[in-house]
Amino acid sequence: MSIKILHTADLHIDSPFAFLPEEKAIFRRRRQLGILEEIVTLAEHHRVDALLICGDLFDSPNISFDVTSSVSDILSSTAIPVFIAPGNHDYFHLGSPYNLNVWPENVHIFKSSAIERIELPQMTLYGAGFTSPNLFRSTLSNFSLGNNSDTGGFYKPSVIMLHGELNPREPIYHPVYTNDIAACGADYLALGHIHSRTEPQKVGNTVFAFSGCPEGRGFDETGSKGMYLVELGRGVNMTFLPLSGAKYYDLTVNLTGNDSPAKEIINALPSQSQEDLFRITLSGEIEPNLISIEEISKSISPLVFYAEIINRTKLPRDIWSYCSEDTLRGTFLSLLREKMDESASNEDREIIDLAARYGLDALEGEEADYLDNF
Ligand SMILES: [Mn+2]
Repeated sequence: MSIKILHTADLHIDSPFAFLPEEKAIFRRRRQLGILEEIVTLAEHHRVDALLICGDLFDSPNISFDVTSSVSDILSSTAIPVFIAPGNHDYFHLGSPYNLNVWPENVHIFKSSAIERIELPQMTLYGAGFTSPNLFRSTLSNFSLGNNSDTGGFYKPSVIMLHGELNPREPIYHPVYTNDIAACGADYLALGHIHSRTEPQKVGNTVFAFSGCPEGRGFDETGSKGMYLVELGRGVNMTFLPLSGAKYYDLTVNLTGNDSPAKEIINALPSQSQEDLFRITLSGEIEPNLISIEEISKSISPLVFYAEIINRTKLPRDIWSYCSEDTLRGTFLSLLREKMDESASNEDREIIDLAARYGLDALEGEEADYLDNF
């Protein structure tokens, strides 16, 4: 007999997306509801026993009635029990969306920062939520599972869901300490707050993980996002389920020696990027008249949802004139100069010229962005 749960967190519904033009921000906010729909669809598909939303379902503690009812409508479209532990962004308070009379019967909200215990047919679930923007003390310290009710001889797993930080230096957003996890005795601890997913870890008898956010919201949240399907039976079995949300990319394109930047940039884009958001930093040495940000934007705009282009290119320079210097730079360049003089083909000479420019960037403390290509 095994039970299945879906573990997600940090949807941050109704985020402002302030870096986007208003109509694109509106589109992204609507798509956040689409991600929640996808989560519910997957919960149905995998026939899970519970859907756990470990905090920051909403981006702020005050959410409009319309958005709140859209979310409650989506969650009422399933009979699967849904559990919500409010986080630091959407902490429970009197004016909270969680205090509105819109939530369907299958949704349970943890309205206290003290751990509450819920007895379900297949498992015992424990959870706590934020009731203010900060939670300084650890709810897991001195926590014990207590006696399981009569399970009729069947194994009944225990699961805890929390929003918090793992072993923080300063306990501001609900500290969760590894030694408390090791002592808690639960089979699984579902965590929210950290937006990049962590691999499952085990301390004591407890497996724990952060699911990460189901969709990025900025260029510091790149890559594929999703949630965890957790099967509890003999041991804990975790599967990462990717979701179809927009992806964020933070790319650098080196334009040294290039005479058609737009083409080079298009080549750097992954295929099928119409839904995705890009920050593209142009680097390298190129004549300024070869770069028109307007033209580049025009040629990539049909291929992406949004792109911002940062021009960090520099004027081409005669780097070989530094060869005679009695410095590390001079030595580095004279060594390459020798190689260049020895090489027969133009191609080799071009590669050495590029190597010299990249090396020089590194020596001069520039970011070694060209390494991204390897
Ligand atoms: Mn948070």
